Amino acid sequence: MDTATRFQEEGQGHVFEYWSDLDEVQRSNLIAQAEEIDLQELKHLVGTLVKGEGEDGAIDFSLLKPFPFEPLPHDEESKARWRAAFERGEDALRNGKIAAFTVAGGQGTRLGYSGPKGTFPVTPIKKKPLFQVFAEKIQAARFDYDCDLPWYIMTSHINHEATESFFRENGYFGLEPGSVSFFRQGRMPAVDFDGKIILESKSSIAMSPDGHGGSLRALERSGALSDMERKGVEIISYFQVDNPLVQAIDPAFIGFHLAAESDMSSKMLPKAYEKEKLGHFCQLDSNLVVVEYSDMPDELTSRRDSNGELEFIAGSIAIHLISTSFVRKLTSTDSPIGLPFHKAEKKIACLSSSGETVKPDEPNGIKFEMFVFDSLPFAENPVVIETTRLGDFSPVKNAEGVDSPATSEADQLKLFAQWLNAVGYEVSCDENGLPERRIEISPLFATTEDQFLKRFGERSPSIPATGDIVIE
Ligand code: UD2
Repeated sequence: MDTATRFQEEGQGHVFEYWSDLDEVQRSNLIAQAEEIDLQELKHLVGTLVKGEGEDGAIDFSLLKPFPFEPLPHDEESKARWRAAFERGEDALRNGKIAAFTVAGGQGTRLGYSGPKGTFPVTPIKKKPLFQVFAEKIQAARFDYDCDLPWYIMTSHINHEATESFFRENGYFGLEPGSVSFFRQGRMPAVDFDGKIILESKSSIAMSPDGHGGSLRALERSGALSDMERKGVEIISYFQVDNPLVQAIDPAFIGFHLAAESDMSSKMLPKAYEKEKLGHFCQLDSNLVVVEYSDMPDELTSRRDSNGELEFIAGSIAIHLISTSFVRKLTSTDSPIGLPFHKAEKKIACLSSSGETVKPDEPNGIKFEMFVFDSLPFAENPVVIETTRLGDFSPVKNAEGVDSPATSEADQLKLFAQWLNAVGYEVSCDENGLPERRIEISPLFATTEDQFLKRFGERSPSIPATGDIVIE
């Protein structure tokens, strides 16, 4: 059966309404797009998420409990545990078991920046782009552990070429070009509120990235997973493109993951305030689930224990370790597990009655996305460990206000001031820890305070008496 007939039979024949107006190139582009769509999957999503038929997969919130986590080291016993984990992680790195993985397929709409988000400049003085910050962290780990540590970057059809050319133009920021791989994530058609596929123009369907949860099937479909397996990689260090403070490679985290024989592990931060926009680590039956901030009932978000602490305090900052064997299991053709899709009502550029593409003022349709943390309930022995805000998290999401370039820069300055103060170089700071002088420390010099202490002693970098401090 040809593609147009299949669409006709599924009530989506309007996708080919303008066929006779299209030239050969437009026709083959439209067919190629249409063939990316799994009509059965779409039919199911329209039934469940758009029309509300059948199981909606809603959580019974009364059954949720906080998921236990490994707190930061605080006594001799926990310090020994963290030290052992660190050493175990270092061994895994030396043995080439780790790959870095950045999900960079998002559209960065909130930031109001048109290029791929990874090209956005973030550091306080040198204005290094996000991708360079990660590249230097990975390079540093390669030196420290004398390992290959391949880096995989998931892009989307919207930013793939721009991302690859950015790396080419910048000499891969000093990394071997062959050690960085790019692959596109999948995409999904947007539908209107009746479940009809939206046309963006006469010859194109409104398609958008299938969410960071699409990374698992994209790893498999692109061949990246097989490539990792060939290289002996067993653990994928997963992080988002928007977070310059992430410890892209964290030996202690790796050690805890290995010690528990975990399929997938995560880092948590105690929420800074009740409504902070982080997913919540919860236990449902015996499984780990992340309930997104927008889905969590207010009563649970703000519930406090007898000490006045938030009960659901553990916020997800989207940093995970995922075993390659787990990705293989989830994505094998006979796997009974498929990540659920979530719907988001959006303003979707569409074909107007006059044949032009227009951007509506109000939401006119639905996009479908998968979330990577929805794989956690299927993971054996998941581990959640605590981290610190300055040590791992200060994302750039919004143009202004919280999680913006300004807050992320301030956090980098605070972190670098802490490191300098730790080696005894006093930098005066205000009551929030923000230094009076601007400071930037390259990841190639140090990626953690412990490393900074060691390297500062070994290399005695020169620091000017006044003005900006740059340590490289
Ligand atoms: C995400 C988490 C939130 C919290 C927060 C921490 C979700 C739904 N929420 O919120 O719980 O952990 O991060 O910063 O994930 N991306 C793709 N492809 C896509 C969509 C997104 O690669 O199709 C990437 C995107 O480039 C970015 C990351 O995923 O690196 C996060 O995406 P987001 O900005 O949509 O997530 P956000 O901020 O709502």
